[in-house]
Amino acid sequence: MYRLYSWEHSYFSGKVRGYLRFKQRMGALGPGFEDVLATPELLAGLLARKSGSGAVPQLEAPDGTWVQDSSEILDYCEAAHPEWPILPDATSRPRQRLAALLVELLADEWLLVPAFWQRWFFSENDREPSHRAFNEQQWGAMLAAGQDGPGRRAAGAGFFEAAFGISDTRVHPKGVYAGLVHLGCDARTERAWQASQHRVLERLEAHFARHDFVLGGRPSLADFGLLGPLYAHLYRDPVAGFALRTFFPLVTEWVERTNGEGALNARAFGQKLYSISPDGALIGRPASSDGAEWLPEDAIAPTLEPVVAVFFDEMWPVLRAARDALRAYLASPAHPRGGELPGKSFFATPGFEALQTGGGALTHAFEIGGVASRRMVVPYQFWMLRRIERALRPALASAPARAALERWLGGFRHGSELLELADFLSGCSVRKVGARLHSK
Ligand SMILES: N[C@@H](CCC(=O)N[C@@H](CS)C(=O)NCC(=O)O)C(=O)O
Repeated sequence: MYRLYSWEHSYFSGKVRGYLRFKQRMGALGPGFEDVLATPELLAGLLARKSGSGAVPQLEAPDGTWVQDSSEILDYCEAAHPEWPILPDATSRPRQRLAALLVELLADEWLLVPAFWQRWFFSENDREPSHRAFNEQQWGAMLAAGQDGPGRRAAGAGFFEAAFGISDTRVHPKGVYAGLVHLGCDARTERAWQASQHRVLERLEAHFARHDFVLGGRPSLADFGLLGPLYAHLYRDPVAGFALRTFFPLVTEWVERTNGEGALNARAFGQKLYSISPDGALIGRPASSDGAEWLPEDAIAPTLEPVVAVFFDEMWPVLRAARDALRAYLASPAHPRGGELPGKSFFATPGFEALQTGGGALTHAFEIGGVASRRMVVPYQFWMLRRIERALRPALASAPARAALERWLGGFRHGSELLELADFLSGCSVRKVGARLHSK
């Protein structure tokens, strides 16, 4: 069996778990998987030893191969189990393929900021409403698994104080709170980040009114990517979860459908709806929209375009500024060729704080909702962009697929820059070994 090491309350674990459940449900995951709660003992004694990082999720394949990182886990399993693929074909469905990859990137590395903020803002002292107790309990369930309820809650509370300085965090940001500041989310910009999240949710609500999944009637990489922000942070955490259920009922239903558990009404993929024949027999039919398929002829639903537009309007300018800073840093004498780079997405990587905070070489100016601010460069995003560039190569090498991409990308601000991704990335190639990133 595969072993997934994860936490229920973790952003990237939700993405991988939903994916593995889908493959397993379709009979396309070989021996199946066991979901293992990654307790501190396992994090220190196993995960960190295998990959160089205690971050979750991590996957152990039946042959002992170890895979760290949600995108790599999906890529690894897709290569090992090509049935029921989650990434559309490069030459026959280039637009859907690119849309899926861009939505994954937006979900992983842009929505991370407002979803991360939701969890911790509503856990601050004296915040009303507050989901601090829920988070103490769910973190404690991992930190002190096996202890009684009060013991688990106390473990969560103690950890929040020791690691995050939760009681005076607005004044002295520490741990996750410092991470939000490193990512450019503070008292000046937090409303603009929330507005960005709201825009995505409103657009998704309109989309899921017509389609069960991002690309039509069958899940893809885009759906599992979106489960990152949407499951643990925006659906499970109670303050955000109340708002999601109240204002975005169709997105809520999609979370249940894509997570594949507690989804009877939401209709998990593969589930059937039944009618009764005249002679009283049950007749099953697929329960999903769009004939349970991605839309035909590589179509992108008109309701999906505005979601992809958030990537181009908001995230792409930030990636461009980050690229300039990273390229300048890698070309400077301050960085030895092949040297290590920061690897974390939620906060400045320990040991790299001087570079990634203040006015460090790995920070850059950016703007959100008209507010000017500064944030850290996340080199991991350049590893992800290279992965997209690689996935697009066969499409760009085929004249009809390239023409289809050109037409589609022409409809987005700076969209055509995606056709030149290899040039965009020149001078900032990142190599990933386990959890560690290095320049090339
Ligand atoms: N890029 C990684 C990010 C993994 C990550 O940041 N995981 C978080 C939980 S969702 C974590 O374990 N953070 C603790 C740490 O980085 O030490 C992925 O896609 O798996």
